[in-house]
Amino acid sequence: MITDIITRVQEDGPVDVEDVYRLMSAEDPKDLEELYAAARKVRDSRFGRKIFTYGFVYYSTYCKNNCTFCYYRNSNHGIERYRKGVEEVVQLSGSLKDAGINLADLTTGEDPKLYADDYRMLLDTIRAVRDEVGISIMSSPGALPREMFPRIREAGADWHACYQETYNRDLFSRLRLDQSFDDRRNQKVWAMEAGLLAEDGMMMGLGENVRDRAETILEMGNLGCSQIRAMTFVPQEGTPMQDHTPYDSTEELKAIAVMRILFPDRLIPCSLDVEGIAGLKTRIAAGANVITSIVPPNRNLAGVAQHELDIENGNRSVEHVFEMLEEMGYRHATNTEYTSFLDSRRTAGGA
Ligand code: SAM
Ligand code: MD0
Ligand code: SF4
Repeated sequence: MITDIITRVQEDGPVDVEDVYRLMSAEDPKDLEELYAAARKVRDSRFGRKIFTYGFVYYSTYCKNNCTFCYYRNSNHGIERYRKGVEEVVQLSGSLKDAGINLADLTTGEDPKLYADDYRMLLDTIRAVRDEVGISIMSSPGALPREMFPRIREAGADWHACYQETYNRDLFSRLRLDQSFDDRRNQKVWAMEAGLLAEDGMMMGLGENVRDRAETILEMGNLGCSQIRAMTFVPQEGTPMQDHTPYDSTEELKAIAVMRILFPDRLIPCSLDVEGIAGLKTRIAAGANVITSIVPPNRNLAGVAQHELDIENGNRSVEHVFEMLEEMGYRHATNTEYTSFLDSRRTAGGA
């Protein structure tokens, strides 16, 4: 029975991969509802009715890498790309802050122009947002060399986000072509050493099996990341995986709930980048406590998995997201609540 497993993993002591495997194997609708209800209970008792909110600023869609799942992979020639300068990123981050969003997620492909001249543009952008806006900052620039982490922290980033996608090494090598598994895993470790908070993430529906999912959830949590996520793979035109049959969101929802139950004090995103605004309610109901990938319309900004869905029609706008949260009986967290959460994680040793 799933009730017994939920109770067991909530008791003190190390959780073994077998239990996570059994939770991730749940399929009966009654079991799934029980899993989500347990996750909601854990989230509500830790965080109350408040949900954190992140704006997404994908400021360069140029990338030297060739991840097989990604629309912006280098070999996807002929697609539209853009790179935004420091002033525009400052302006976008400022409008997110004014609208009551807790954090600006400054995301890029591994863009050689941003990395040039000793990472000048990357560091300048973070520093300018810190100095001129003063919103909390997540930096998601891909994999960096170890010596960069103290410099990213010094420039003003609170977080380094870099997702392993899977802890199955063989699958990783088929997805993130010519990239080092260990280097990518170490991104999280090096970030925490430098006083940053770290985010790790997994993708669902890339060819992994249930055991891979269970192992990945445990690895991500045990590494000590303060934010952990799951996102369903969305096939992208012009990529080697364009004809892959997409999953529905069930595996992602299960992963959100299991992460919440196993790691009650972490931030777990509900990303609007998978199903657009239609995916908000189910993810919050599965135990997520931060809404990511809020994108303002009319700014010529793209998402990652859904580069257009719900952006220009305003459905991923701040106002619309806040309204939907209230309808569900939740509220968006204030910046004071968010920064005190960050402080509490930092004094916990970055773990
Ligand atoms: N370039 C940086 C990197 O790879 O770490 C940061 C941006 S990258 C586009 C952010 C994440 O988006 C990836 O790590 C992956 O988890 C997710 N992603 C990319 N393409 C996706 C897709 N087609 N479907 C779902 N998630 C995707
Ligand atoms: C999201 N599209 O939150 C963003 C992205 C990068 N730090 C996050 C995957 O869904
Ligand atoms: Fe580049 Fe990131 Fe896309 Fe990989 S996932 S191709 S690193 S933008």
